[in-house]
Amino acid sequence: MRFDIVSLFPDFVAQVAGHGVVGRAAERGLLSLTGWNPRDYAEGNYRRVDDRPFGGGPGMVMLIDPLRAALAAARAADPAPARVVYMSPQGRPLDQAKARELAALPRLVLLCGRYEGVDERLLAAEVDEELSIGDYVLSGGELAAAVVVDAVARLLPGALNDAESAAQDSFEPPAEGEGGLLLDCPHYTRPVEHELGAVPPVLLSGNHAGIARWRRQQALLRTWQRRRDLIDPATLSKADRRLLDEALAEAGLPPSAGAQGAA
Ligand code: 9WO
Repeated sequence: MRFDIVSLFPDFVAQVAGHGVVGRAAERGLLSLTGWNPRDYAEGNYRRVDDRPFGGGPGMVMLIDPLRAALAAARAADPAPARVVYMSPQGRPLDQAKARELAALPRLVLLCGRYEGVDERLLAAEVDEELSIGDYVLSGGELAAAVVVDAVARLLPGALNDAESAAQDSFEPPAEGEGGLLLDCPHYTRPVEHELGAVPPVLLSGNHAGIARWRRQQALLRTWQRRRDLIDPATLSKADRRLLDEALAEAGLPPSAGAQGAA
């Protein structure tokens, strides 16, 4: 998969996204990441990329033409059709289903704004979708773009090694079509006995079915307690419903039935 980053700081995205799983995937040739700096496409001695906002107010707005030229250069670098995504808090929230959708594309162009943002006409003409990574304001779209690259790259076939893939398999979407995910179960390593507590005995039992059941149950319980918005009890499998309700009963909590998305 080909990633192109249009940004005043394209190296920043490549640095952040170039470590660990993503860096290894790039070394394996599963993805490439190319930066395009609108400053390199700006005209004049000053190479301006921004100007004052019409209507007044603080800050600067990114000019249409340098961005458009950088985007055109990125598009022209490869004949495959490019999805162009603008990173902004006004975008649709990124989730695992969107990451999967993007991972199926041949290429992705991530447009990163700075200052107060980008001239709306450039966005209307060139951008296919706006994506947000959460309800907060950053100093620019670059960190958000690095998040998208990371979330998408690890879904590319061959990006994860066997151990990493196996870990992911146990957190398949909770139900058909929901596209959601369960929160992770707790993890423990040595020592078995520590001043801060003991490791849950089931993890030391060697009973692999029992361990898988406990982990699934913990994942369901944590998701129910911390992120109820990720679980619809009606769409859980019977087995998951039973696991969850058993855990809730053990914790002295009411069963999942009846609760309809309450906090
Ligand atoms: C800055 C600012 C300063 C004073 C008054 C209003 C202001 N708004 C902004 C602003 O929204 N700047 C953005 C910075 C312009 C577009 C790129 N920037 C950005 C992207 N910040 N946060 C994101 C982002 C992207 C994706 N998901 C979450 C946040």
